[in-house]
Amino acid sequence: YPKAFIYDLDGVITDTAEFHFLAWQKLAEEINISVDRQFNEQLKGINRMDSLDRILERGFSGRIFSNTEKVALATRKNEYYLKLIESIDPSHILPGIETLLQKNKERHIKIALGSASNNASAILDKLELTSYFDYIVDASKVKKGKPDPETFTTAASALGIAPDDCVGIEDAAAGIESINKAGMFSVGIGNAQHLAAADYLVEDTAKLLFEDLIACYSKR
Ligand code: G16
Ligand code: MG
Repeated sequence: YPKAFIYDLDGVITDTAEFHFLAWQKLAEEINISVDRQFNEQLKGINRMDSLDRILERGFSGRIFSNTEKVALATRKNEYYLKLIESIDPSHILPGIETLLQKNKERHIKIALGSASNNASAILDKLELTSYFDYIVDASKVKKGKPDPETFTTAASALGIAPDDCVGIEDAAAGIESINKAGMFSVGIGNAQHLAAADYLVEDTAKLLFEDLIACYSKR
């Protein structure tokens, strides 16, 4: 068995990925930039400031924005996002995830969060999942966001577990790249078009079964 599972939050444990999309789309519309679902794939797993940079580059390629302007825009997006997540409760846990967390516990596999979000701990609390987690990596714990491996390596070293004994679960291309660079077994949730680099891929969390995942991990 692996010794630790490191879970991404948005798009794996709960579908806040959709709320991030809606909040960015609203902000972008206000400054006349179009953000569609296709472009949004490039924002998944990317931290707040890096996401804003990608959006501004799309709309105003080459134009320089002051840090004050950027912070104001990012803060506005976060306000929209916070409104959207107000009503999150345990019914928003994606299918199969709590079962997977329980199987981890039964087999004494450590559990960590590897999220790029500043709002990660608040969301885990709303979902009533905090007590499952042995360690939480959020935006405050890392210097370099995904696709850099730091999010996942920080979790593994805090748990005292070698990367080779870790499984990382992600819905974003940047996140799979981050897990692979960390030297861990990568599990992708989503479609092969975006997540071709994953060691193990399922369409959605309902198809993420502990036994199947372990069978594939053992053959790696
Ligand atoms: C998430 C989302 C990203 C978001 C980032 C920062 O990461 O996937 O779209 O930009 O967090 O979130 P916040 O603005 O709340 O700090 P993850 O790693 O949980 O998928
Ligand atoms: Mg994600």
